[in-house]
Amino acid sequence: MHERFDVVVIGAGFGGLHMLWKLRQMGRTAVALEKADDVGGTWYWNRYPGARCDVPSFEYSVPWDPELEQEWNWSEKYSAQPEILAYVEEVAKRHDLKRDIRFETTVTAMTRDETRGLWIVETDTGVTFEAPVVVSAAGCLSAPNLPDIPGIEDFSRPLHHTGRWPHDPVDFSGKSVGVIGTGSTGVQASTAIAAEAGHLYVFQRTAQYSLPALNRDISAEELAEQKRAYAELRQLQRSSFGAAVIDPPKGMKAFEDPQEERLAEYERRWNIGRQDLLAAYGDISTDPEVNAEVSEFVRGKIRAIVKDPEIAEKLCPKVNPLGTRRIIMDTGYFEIFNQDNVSLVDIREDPIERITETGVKLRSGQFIELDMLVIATGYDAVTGPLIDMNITGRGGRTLADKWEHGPETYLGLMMHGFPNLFTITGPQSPTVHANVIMAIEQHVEWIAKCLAFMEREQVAEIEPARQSEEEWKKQVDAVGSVGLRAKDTNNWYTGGNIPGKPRSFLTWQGGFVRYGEICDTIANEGYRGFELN
Ligand code: N01
Repeated sequence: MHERFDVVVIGAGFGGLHMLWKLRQMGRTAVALEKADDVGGTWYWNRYPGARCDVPSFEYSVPWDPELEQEWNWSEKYSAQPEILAYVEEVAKRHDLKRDIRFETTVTAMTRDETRGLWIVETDTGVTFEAPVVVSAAGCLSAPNLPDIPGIEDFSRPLHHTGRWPHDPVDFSGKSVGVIGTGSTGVQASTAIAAEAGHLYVFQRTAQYSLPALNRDISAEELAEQKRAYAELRQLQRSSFGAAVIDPPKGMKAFEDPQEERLAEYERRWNIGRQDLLAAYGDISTDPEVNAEVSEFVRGKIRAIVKDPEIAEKLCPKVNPLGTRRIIMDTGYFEIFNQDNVSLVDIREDPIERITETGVKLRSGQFIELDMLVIATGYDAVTGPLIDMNITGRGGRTLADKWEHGPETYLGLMMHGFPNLFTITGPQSPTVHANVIMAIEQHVEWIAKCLAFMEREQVAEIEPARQSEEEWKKQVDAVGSVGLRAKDTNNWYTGGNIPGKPRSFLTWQGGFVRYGEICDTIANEGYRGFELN
């Protein structure tokens, strides 16, 4: 069975919903294909205990529905997953978006029919969708990474990846639970599970920097004040480096201030409960000595929280400088290691040899019996969800082949050889280096403007010139190479978290505003660097 639309959108998370809404405003026929049985994307799948946004609620809400801003009452400074999912549901409901979404529909292949100028999108339901234009809003952290630990398939008791968490409640009470992974997800999950489990074993390969979220309820006065100030907030977000509200640096060079003042500034920012510490001075992410001082400040905090000095030392991050990986925001993570029912297992010192039917065996011979294993090992980020769709462009070339050595895109929005295929928060665009909701808005608006231009100028196909991709990669590499982050490549920003994945800068790190300006300039110059047919 074939169905034909002006545009096929892939995904029904924040990105897919925004694109669908925008296309309706433009009078285009569109359908969104969604793997899950409901809307929400990340917030649909990540139902693990403790899942919570690390961006303040007011900033993490859709800017394209000012009425909803006034009607929706966020309850906490940082919203938990159920509240965000309810919010996404409300967005879909009030705009009647679900009628154009096909749920439980996974894209199995997508091929450009060059003769007819169409994308042929095959799905696991047997229905094939055809459209001249496809917009992928498949997300950048949606392809779970199952670690290749020997024996993992032998574990005969419940095993859950945090990104594919069951819908039925998971009971931890009295159970021996292992959590593998200590990134943003593992930290959130472990903190919540520690409150319930008989015993929790946290398997840590790399200690991470985590700042206190200082989450709290939002008062009625604060809610009213925020509703009044939403327009200013959006303006601030749209004009800031990461589309986020952060105190500006106290100075551009930390060591121009006396030590006492610097430490007081770190302390003040630690107590804000946002990511402000990273921006205390303009050179924290570029000057190793300054960074070392702030990193040590965080280690001092960990040592002060964790009572057992040996465990505290293991929890102190030393492998990478502060800020080279996504900073974690926690709600009492380090405190759980003061509980009798929590053990830290340092698998850098004593690696996992294999997983057995009933637990984890370490290289030292120690065996830890587990009733349940929680896998918090992250994602095949940014490129994974796109490659998984088996996309074939012009001349029969697959995207997997094109990206054999890393992503090649123009602006992180389109690829040469794949006409009329747009990617929302795609590789080499800001993705999580900006508030994702704002990054989505910028992409949706750019794509909408491009589609309107194509209609006006009777352009049937748009794709970047090959040379434009090469030039964009140089720019992505140039901004990515500035500072300390470039020296830490063992994480998902570069593909270093997936064995065998080619390493390259998967994201644009030059700032949200600058990125938007580049995209707009190129559009305003008649889509410079694109081939129009
Ligand atoms: O994944 P990660 P995540 N054996 O890749 C470990 C966003 N997010 O799901 O550091 C043992 O960061 C790995 O160890 P190491 C946010 O952008 C946002 O936690 O590689 N361990 C690491 O500890 C974040 O950056 C929110 O040595 C293995 C962990 O698994 C992104 O999602 C909440 C291993 C993976 O950490 C991903 O975070 C949650 C192995 N074979 C997530 N392989 C918000 O609040 C990996 N690890 C919005």
